[in-house]
Amino acid sequence: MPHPAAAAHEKPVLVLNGPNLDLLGLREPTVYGTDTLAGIEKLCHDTAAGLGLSVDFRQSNHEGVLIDAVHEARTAHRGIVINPAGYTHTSVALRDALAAAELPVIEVHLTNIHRREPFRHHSYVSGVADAVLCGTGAHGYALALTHLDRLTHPAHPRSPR
Ligand code: DHK
Repeated sequence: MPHPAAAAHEKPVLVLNGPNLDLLGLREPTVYGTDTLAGIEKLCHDTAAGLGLSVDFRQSNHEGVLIDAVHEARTAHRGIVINPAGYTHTSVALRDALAAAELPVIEVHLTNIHRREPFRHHSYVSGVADAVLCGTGAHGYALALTHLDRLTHPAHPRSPR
């Protein structure tokens, strides 16, 4: 029987992207930059490969689809990196799904949401995330994967929620 940590290590990390992130590169480039979602996906796969991990990279514009993916992650994934995009500021349901997942969760935003409009300052997700990265652009995804690897490594137990 494989060691539990080894079994967890074989599961991919779910990298979940919320609404409008499919338009990255075209969408308000002065705010979100010129990186495309395809470029961020490649960055995630490359970063994961360097850590000995794999990534299941997804994007949806639909809240229920994102919630279903989080439910799936309960058993199928090692942890979750999520950019909830606009749902960050609106979705109690997505927050509840993440809390129920009982997995490490890293919240990522390309922009520094605290330097933007006041309605972006509150995140429903942050209260159930192990860590939050914002304002680091696409690099935040690489940082999130690196931190998720640390959190799920036996020598680095995850921080208390
Ligand atoms: C992306 C969005 O689409 C916005 O709704 C959030 C986030 C910020 C980002 O910075 O990645 O407010």
